[in-house]
Amino acid sequence: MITVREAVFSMLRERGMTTMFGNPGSTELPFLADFPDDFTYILGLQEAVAVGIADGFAQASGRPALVNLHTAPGVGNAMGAVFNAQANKAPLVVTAGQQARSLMTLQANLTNRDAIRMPHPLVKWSYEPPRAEDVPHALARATHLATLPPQGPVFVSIPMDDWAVEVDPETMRHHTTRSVRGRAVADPALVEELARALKGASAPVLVAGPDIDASGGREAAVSLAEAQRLPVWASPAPGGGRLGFPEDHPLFQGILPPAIAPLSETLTGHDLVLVAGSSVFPYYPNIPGALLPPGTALWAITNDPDEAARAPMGNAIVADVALTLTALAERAGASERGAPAPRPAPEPAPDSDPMSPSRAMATLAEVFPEDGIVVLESPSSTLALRNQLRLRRSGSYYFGAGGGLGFGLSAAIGVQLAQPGRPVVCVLGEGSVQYAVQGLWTAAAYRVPVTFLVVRNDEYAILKWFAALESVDGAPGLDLPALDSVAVAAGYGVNARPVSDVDDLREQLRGAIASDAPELIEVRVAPGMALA
Ligand SMILES: Cc1ncc(C[n+]2csc(CCOP(=O)(O)OP(=O)(O)O)c2C)c(N)n1
Repeated sequence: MITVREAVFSMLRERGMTTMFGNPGSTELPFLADFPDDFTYILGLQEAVAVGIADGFAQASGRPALVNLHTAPGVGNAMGAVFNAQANKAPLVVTAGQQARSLMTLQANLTNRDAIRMPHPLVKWSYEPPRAEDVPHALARATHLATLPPQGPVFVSIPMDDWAVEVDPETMRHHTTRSVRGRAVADPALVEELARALKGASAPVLVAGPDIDASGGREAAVSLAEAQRLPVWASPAPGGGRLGFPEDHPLFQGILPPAIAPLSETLTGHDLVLVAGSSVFPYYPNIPGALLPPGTALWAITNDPDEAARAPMGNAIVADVALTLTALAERAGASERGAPAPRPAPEPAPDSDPMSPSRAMATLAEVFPEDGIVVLESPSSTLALRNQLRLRRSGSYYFGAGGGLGFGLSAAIGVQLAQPGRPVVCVLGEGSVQYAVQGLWTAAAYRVPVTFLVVRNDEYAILKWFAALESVDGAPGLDLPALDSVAVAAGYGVNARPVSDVDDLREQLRGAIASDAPELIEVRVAPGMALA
């Protein structure tokens, strides 16, 4: 016989899930007992941070990640990060300890009284196994569900006395060694129909979404766009957690605006819009208008049935994005259409004191390494970064698609752990730092060499911009005077310094990116939103 604990660790080992993330309590200690040498436990000092690190790790490694939280309050703390993981389609197996079975009915301290209901509606599946013997099967099932498309977080609650229970090794082997995979190929008749529509269109356009990158479809997207001479727009920034197309490619036009009216205006002149790997569309804020220009048709390719069903217009094919783009490129062949004019090079950002956010992003672009990765959560400089720094390689950009702050700082640590050979630069607003600030300790303690570039403007700049858009005057709570990220970082053990001069910023960034320890640079910028 073997224990539940042994069966679960051997399943995790077999699936390559040997790095786990968590914040422990008494209800989790039996799981962590005699922690095997070939596993790594990454401690987050708050549960949202543990989940955010796991989110970045899962996305950047392409593998599911296990998170272990502390019963009800731990799950409660983690909910914002689980929301983000759902929006990012990150395959997370979130587990939480539970009171011993014999004490659950009388609701002893630490009982999660309705563990299954608690993480809804943010998870694909939520479960508490009826018997201890069912824990390995439940975790195997959870892992399959997290990784089947559309990927996303799942939840399993595990009573603390289950781990030592003995189970039959042969039954466990059956439960835990199955492979369950599913990249659906699109119906060839549908691909043919779309290929005909594309060939027959006079001015088609491609909208490239994050799931092109997640599905490994970048080359297929480039081949299709080049053969069909398609201008390419990135899906709107708020929902674009990854880059579906190289941003320095001559066919690349820029980022679609996220609100209904300007988005549809941007697509004017195109008779066919092909959206790949994005919802239609991650709209925000509410600027009503026509959904599409008159006479324009839309087709979407998505691996997510809900994304397909909830779109307000157009046709959709539900299948793996990379496989479908490859099949479509084969069917559509080459076109003689004229290629669109390339996107202009970024305007040089002029000098000013304090420097503009655009100047800070242009300086980052000057020193950014070819194989670098950006994790971005600096709301008022998002467009400036995407304009100044034109990222080309796949897996080079991660952004919290759900919009919940706290993703950036924590995910950057997970991305760096998953991609130790590539330098990670995490660009954060000083307000955004505070939603996952405890992650700085994890970066220091495990020596995860992320460069944190904190954009300091002493305010919630994006919210002031929204206030003007919404005609809101006199809203309180939009200024952040005296928030000293350098002092905070030092308290967590991260090397940190302020800069206010462009030459200094360039030198500090070079040094930080080359360093094998985490480094934080706080750059002083002018207040306000940067639009390019
Ligand atoms: C969890 C969470 N709470 C609150 C918000 C609302 N929010 C959006 S942007 C923002 C301000 C961010 O400030 P900062 O990081 O300094 O960036 P800036 O706007 O100055 O660029 C806030 C509070 C959010 N998106 N997520």
